[in-house]
Amino acid sequence: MKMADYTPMWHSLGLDVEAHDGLLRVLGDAYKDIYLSQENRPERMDYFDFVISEIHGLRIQELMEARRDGRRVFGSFCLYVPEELILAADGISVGLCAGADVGTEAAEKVLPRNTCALIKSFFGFKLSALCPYIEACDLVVGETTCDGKTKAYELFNDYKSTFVIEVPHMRTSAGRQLWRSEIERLAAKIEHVSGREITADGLRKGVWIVNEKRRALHRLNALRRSNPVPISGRDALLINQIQFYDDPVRFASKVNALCDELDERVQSGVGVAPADALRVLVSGCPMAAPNWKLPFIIEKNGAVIVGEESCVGERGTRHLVDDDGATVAEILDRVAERYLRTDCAVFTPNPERLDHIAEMVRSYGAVGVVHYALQFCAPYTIEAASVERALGHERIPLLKLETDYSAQDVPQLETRVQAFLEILKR
Ligand code: BJ8
Repeated sequence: MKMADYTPMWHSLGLDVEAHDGLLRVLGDAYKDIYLSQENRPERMDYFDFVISEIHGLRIQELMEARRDGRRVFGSFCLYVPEELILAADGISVGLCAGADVGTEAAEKVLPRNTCALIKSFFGFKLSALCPYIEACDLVVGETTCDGKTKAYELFNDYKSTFVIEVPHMRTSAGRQLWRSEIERLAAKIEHVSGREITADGLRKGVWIVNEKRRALHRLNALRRSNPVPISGRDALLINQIQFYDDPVRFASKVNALCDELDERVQSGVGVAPADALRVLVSGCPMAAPNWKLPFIIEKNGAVIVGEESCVGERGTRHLVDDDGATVAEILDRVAERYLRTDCAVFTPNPERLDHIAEMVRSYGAVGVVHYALQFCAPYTIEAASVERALGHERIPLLKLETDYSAQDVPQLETRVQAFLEILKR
């Protein structure tokens, strides 16, 4: 299908249209190699292929139309920003571009070189005028997770209005209190920006929509426990990435439709990889779209990824918000509780994450874990040692990798992955 001409829209958003065309060309080629070349893909991946082909086109058009209808768009880079609150004010939540090696030179004029690729990427996208989502949103919501993001948002606010919420780093009673009050402060800000009151009904609806989206992803994850596995890790990652862009109701229905097909595959023993393919779990930093480098390397070397212990994966979706709150205050309590359970490495101590990785290895039948950390990401590179220790106790093999968004280290990564897969085979 031929893409419509979105050039006037991109101009109106202030994008560098020429550079943006170049970016879409590069991504289109990468997508063909990494995704469309896969054999025996589920047919209903066609919807997700379509979303990707229109990710800077039709979806942005939808956002602009929603804005014309008076709805507001909120962008974020982190799981600690509750979509439920945004939906409660009839707003739209979008994840912002942060997964490509783009605008690095411009970003490094502002940020130190030894900043993680994700932070440099979102700066690069903004400074190079390449992310239509950043331009289409009314407010960016940042968070004090790692030091890099915390300080970067101060600077980012010079380019785009950014509201920062404070995420505690310990689940103490003081931390819980702080977080509950931050949820309230964010709700007030969303009300102010959107000009709409957040009511108990609105919150209930927001909770229901996001829970349904997560339930659909739980269903997808459960199907990946089968052997042979009915869908590749690359495709599952893609779906997890798309959840941050797509309309949540439409997304959930498309994931459920895909799961119906995967159910049939499982019934008839159809897999995307042979039943004896090595089953690997990936754990660590989030892989924002279009960061597909490592999954491609792992799977093109014959293994299959059966789960992601990641914010773009099960860390972000496993908990639901309890839907038994009646008043605004009660529902905000439930939202705050649910989000504080997210076991990001910025928390200390963080034993839930270590338990969860081992539990995922068992439940997905994985034979090894690839720990993926972005260079200069202190929380995940340091916590990798605790992961190693915890998995060592259970004799679960682990490969620790540090990388960035460039293609320079692909040969070294491939060599290390191949060596690890050889060990797993033995
Ligand atoms: S909840 S993982 S999305 S903070 S990679 S910017 S931690 S230096 S992305 Fe994250 Fe929220 Fe946690 Fe998830 Fe910093 Fe590390 Fe960079 Fe990171």
